[in-house]
Amino acid sequence: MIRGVLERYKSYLPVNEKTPMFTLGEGDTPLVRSKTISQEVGCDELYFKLEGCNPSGSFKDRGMVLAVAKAMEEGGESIVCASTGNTSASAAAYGAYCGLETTVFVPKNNIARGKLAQAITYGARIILIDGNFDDALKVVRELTAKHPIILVNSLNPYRIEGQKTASFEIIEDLGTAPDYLFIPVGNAGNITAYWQGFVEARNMEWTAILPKMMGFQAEGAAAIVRGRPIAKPETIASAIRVGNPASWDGAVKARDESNGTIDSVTDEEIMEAYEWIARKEGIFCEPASAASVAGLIKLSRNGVHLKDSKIVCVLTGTGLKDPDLASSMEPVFMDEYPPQLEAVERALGLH
Ligand code: AN7
Repeated sequence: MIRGVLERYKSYLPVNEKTPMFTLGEGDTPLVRSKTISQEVGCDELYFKLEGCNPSGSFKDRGMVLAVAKAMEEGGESIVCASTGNTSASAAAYGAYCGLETTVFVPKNNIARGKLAQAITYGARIILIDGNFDDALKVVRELTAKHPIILVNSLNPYRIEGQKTASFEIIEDLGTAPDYLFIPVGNAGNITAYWQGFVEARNMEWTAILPKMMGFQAEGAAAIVRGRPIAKPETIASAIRVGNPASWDGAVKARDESNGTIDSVTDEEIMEAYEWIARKEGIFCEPASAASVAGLIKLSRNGVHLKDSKIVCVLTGTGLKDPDLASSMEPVFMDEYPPQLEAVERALGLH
């Protein structure tokens, strides 16, 4: 029986006897050892943290379960978020489980189809914003300042508290924190949460070392790298198409305190990593998730010595989230044939 994030980590989370304890099966995600990319980048010990194995298909569920549990504890009846897609799917799932009125604000033209399908099917109210994620976040902040509706974006501190549990799991699996943690950066909540988790774990003496935090933004949405907000962010990785990250300060703190870096990767680098992860490792993640591995490949190409380091790349969401992009990949082989042995033998070069 999976215990879920609340039960498993209750001693380390802001829960009390009044907090409802429930789970949709979030957390306890696999840490899978790399078979081929590790050789490509010259690192002996590379792992992928498969956050796409969470119940709604992304890491957001770790924080959402706590944010929604606290909303229930406080007698809330209504939750809202702005989202590039995954937060909306997660809020819709936990909102449905708890019988809350759930409203999600998403950019009209930039949400992956799987994520919208989830919000629709879980029964959330969906506001399509004629603007980008940053515009949507601004309006939900105004809305929740004025009305008794609970904001479940990562500005909600319970989201960060829940998400930090991923660091605890990595330490449990490796017996130590890794030397490097590679992670995509969008609104910057997750890198903030991982760093908080690692620091807390070190203070509890679960690990002697802390990882260098290696955050990667998409080049067309690299506000932190550039040092200023981007008015019109663009990237194929719609999940991280964010121009003004809400947790900017948290990301900078994680970078600076860990001697890490926040850098950018191009859409081409993201797509190369996306294909490698699928075709060399058998793992189907969404394009935003591939930004972590794209960052690792970039570093290795720049000649950084990684051989003796333990490295974890966080794969934040499942590839099924973005079926349109996946279907646009060049197939190794795809053609149409009649259901006849001879025809398919000829096609496959079998005589
Ligand atoms: C797959 O759902 O911001 O840096 O509104 O969906 O914590 O924002 C999603 C972000 C990485 C970036 N990978 O995490 C949203 C949203 C995936 C994501 C990120 C997101 P943050």
